[in-house]
Amino acid sequence: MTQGVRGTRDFYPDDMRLRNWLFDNFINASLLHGFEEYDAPILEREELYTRKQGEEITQQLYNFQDKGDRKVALRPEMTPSLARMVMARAGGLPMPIKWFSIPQCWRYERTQRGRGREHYQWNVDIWGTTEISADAELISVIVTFFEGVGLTSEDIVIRISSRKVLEEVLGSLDIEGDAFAQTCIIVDKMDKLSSEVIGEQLSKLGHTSEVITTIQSVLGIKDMRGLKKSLKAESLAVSELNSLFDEIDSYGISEWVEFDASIVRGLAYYTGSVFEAHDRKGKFRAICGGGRYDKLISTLGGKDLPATGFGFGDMVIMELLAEKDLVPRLVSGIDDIVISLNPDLRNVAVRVAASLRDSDRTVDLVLEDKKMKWAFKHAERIGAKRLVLIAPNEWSRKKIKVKDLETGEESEISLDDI
Ligand code: 4JM
Repeated sequence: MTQGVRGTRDFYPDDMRLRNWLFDNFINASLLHGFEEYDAPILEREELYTRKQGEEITQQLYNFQDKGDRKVALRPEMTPSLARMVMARAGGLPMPIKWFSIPQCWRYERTQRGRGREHYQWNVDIWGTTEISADAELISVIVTFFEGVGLTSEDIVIRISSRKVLEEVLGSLDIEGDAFAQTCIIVDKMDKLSSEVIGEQLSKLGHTSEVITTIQSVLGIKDMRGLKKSLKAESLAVSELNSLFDEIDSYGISEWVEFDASIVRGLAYYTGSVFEAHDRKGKFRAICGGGRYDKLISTLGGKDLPATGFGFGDMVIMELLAEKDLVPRLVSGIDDIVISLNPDLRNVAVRVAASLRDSDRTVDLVLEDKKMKWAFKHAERIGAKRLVLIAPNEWSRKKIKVKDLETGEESEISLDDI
């Protein structure tokens, strides 16, 4: 009976303090850039996620039929819900939209490996503009978050490319549309699977060995000079990426980013810029990822609107922060512990606690008869600032004893001055 659902986590108060600290940093970075929070139901109609391509995210859908035989799914990602919300108000929303959310997202893997089935994923999106400045703004949001939690550009690199790089190369070989999207999904797994398996999957898609070699050589490009040499002079990929890196330079955050053609992302809907943040040592999976998805709405049966955004999970970042010793040691945030040292004075303690709370101090009122020794231990454990004692001796003179636990200073005050 103590076991929860497989792959789910409980958040005890110690965990919840940390989670809230992390979310506060997500929220701060978002609000500083003028984004507004939104939310959507965790449960969606399954068809919102039925896409043709063999994406991991749709293969691992946590879906089931409800009591009315409706096919539903716990959302594996937020973007389709966001697209649904934007579509439902198309025309009624002033553009561009800059929204963020921290949804819990779910997966159900067929291959059992004791892996998590839920996580929280900070989502930040801009809808309604094709401007590259929107993509640069997202990079700035991410950097602001990293700085907020104490990470530097020596710890982190944000690798950036564009789907248009591979699209231009494969387009000249008449590989377009669905075949292109599927190629991206396979290529995204390059750092997880062997080059043989990747080669096999690409040839199963119908690619010749020459095409596969071309793909591999393009994805090996790690700087803009090399890219410029490999693509046509009038390449849109090159000019958009140049603009993006220029904009990022204007923010003064160039040391956080680099071009890397191997970044394509594993979601079918990306159409332009794509990016991932990694720890520079390469110990962890991608910390976050995103990009431009200007054609998502038409795949859902609506009229397209340009959009760009990213998702940022709560797990890899906490592993990285632990490794860097950047996980804060948080305490409860209690100002005062109020305790009566005599059962007859409990009513006084209640009045004192109420009065302190009226003046906006957070108060932990001791609800049982406890000794001084217990109160000190308790105060230490929860990191309270003051101990407020209602003791018979002092109360006989209508005084309350206050011990400042930071300075050790003791004082006596009257009820009116509390
Ligand atoms: C998880 C949930 C949803 C997705 C990936 C992972 N798409 S739980 C770690």
